[in-house]
Amino acid sequence: MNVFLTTFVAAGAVTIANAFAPSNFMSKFAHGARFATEISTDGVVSTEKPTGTSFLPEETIERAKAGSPIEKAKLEKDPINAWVDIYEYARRIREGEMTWEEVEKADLDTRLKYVGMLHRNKRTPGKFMMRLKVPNGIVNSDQMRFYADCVEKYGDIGVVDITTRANIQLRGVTIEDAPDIIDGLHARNQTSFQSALDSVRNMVGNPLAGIDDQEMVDTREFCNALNDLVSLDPVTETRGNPMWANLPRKFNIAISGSRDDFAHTHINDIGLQPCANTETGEMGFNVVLGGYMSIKRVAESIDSGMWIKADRESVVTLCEAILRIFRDESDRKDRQKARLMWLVEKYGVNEFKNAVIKEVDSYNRGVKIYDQQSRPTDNFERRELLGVHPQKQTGKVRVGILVPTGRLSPNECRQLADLADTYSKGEIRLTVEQNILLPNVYEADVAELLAEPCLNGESRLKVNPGLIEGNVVSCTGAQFCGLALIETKSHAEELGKKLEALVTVDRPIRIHWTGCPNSCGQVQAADIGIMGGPARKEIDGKNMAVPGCKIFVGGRIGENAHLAMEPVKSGVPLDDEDLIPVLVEILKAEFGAVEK
Ligand code: SRM
Ligand code: SF4
Repeated sequence: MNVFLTTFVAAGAVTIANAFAPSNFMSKFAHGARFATEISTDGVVSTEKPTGTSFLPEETIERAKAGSPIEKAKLEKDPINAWVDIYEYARRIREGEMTWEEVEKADLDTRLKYVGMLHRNKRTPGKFMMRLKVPNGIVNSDQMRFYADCVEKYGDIGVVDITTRANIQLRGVTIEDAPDIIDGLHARNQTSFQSALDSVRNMVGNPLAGIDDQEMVDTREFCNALNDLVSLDPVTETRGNPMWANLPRKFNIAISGSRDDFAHTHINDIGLQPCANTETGEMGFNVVLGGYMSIKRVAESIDSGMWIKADRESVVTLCEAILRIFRDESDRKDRQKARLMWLVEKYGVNEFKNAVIKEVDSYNRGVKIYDQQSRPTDNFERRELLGVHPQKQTGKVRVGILVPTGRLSPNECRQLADLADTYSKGEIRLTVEQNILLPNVYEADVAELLAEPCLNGESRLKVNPGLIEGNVVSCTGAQFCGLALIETKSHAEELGKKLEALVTVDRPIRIHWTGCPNSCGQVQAADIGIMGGPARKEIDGKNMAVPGCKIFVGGRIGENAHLAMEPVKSGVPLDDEDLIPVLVEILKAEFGAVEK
């Protein structure tokens, strides 16, 4: 059978949400889509299917035409069909008709990102990172084993990473293998489509959804509904939604389910913070906007003045309205200025709120935007995710397990899958701290779980790590990322253990590493943030350039979140002899650490 038809059918055969059916879309091709004839290969699939560009107003297309090279690449050949390309490239490479080097450059560098395939050209040419979408960070043991099976053949570079958006990335992937992996993901109700470049990124929710007595809103339904909104075609119900396929830039949404704000709403373009309506007591969300981190600018979210009810229609409609305005009106020329915060500032917060209300009203769905509600003020102590903790369900506990820097070998993936099958009915939850959590473990089974060999001895996976080594987060860094100024994950894991051995602290100290100022490792939100940067050092009497870092101190998460905007130190060499004394001093001075 023709490969396109097969994959088209396979891609459409299953729905995208993990636990919920796809949303019943009210707005099938709202916002004036123009239809175009697409995909006609071997005379098999020829359909009137809109592209990402079909949804853009003329004015936006004109700005895109004069926009950045990426805008031009998107206009030239719409990336919504990159999945078709990758199946064709894979077939031709497998059949010896071409090599990966012959893939069109704009596909390699840009368009294939829409399928979640990011070429690691600088570090491992010909090998890709495949980024998935894992709404609310929930996976199962079958998926975990599948990840292991996919990457194992790639040897040392065949690893699985848990990301700072509670997501999964597979490493070492080749173009010729991609279709089988994509089909395998789709068969397991997951996808890699629209996970990178100018897409709405992984929906971050509450890792304790449904199992926590302090929960205010169960975020799972909302994460799944929003995931459907952005990556499920509402007409064909195939994966990939053209309506949101030509955004001006990446877009992050996080939904918090409790006052802990485990989702980090303050560093997302849209953050939904649970809060009861002060008049009616009804549960809903205050909407915060514009949080982001980048080389050019780091911004904390600001209050939008809006509150919505915690129902599916309100959440989806609000996000759809903001996305529509963002898609059509944001900057298309300067990618550094194309994040939501710049657009909100251009409008002014009140005017932006009015524009959102007008947009929501125009959909005629009966959704109302209310004024922002007062946040709770009584004392609240943010909880921990690692370790064994009670659940709202009597007799059951959640068990948080450290995965150092989120990096998992195929063997470790299988160990976690086995643990999940034995203790948590196959369910595994990912956290933005790049760790995992087993929900619904019977109290009676905890002793047996804690004694499992894969959580003890030399194993990297731990339930009760030290307060420093257990709270290390790290971006990808130079092993795979071409933008990195330094290697991060290996340093981060080692240094966490070394500091643990040197000092005693009385609370978790969150040390985050990031290889460059893009801050994927969110250093500004950390207690101590280490960002790759230049440094110099005397070596054999010569002043040499060496790998170094800037150090940020004092970021806060949770209800009183705060970003540390400026580094307290710069140009610190990464060598233990230089970095460790500086960090020990900071730990003593700022966090009450005592040297052992
Ligand atoms: Fe990121 C670009 C990795 C979370 C801000 N990020 C990249 C690229 C794609 C650059 C590249 O092509 O190599 C990195 C891929 C490296 C690789 O091989 O893994 C990359 N970002 C990551 C991940 C994997 C870090 C991690 O180890 O966990 C995270 C994947 C999240 C996901 O599952 O989707 C990741 N990136 C973040 C975050 C944190 C967050 O979302 O909470 C941020 C800051 C928040 C934000 O976006 O505002 C972040 N990444 C960036 C930026 C700066 C964005 C900007 O507006 O300029 C870039 C550069 C860009 O987009 O041009 C970037
Ligand atoms: Fe790469 Fe920089 Fe992001 Fe680290 S912070 S993953 S080095 S882009």
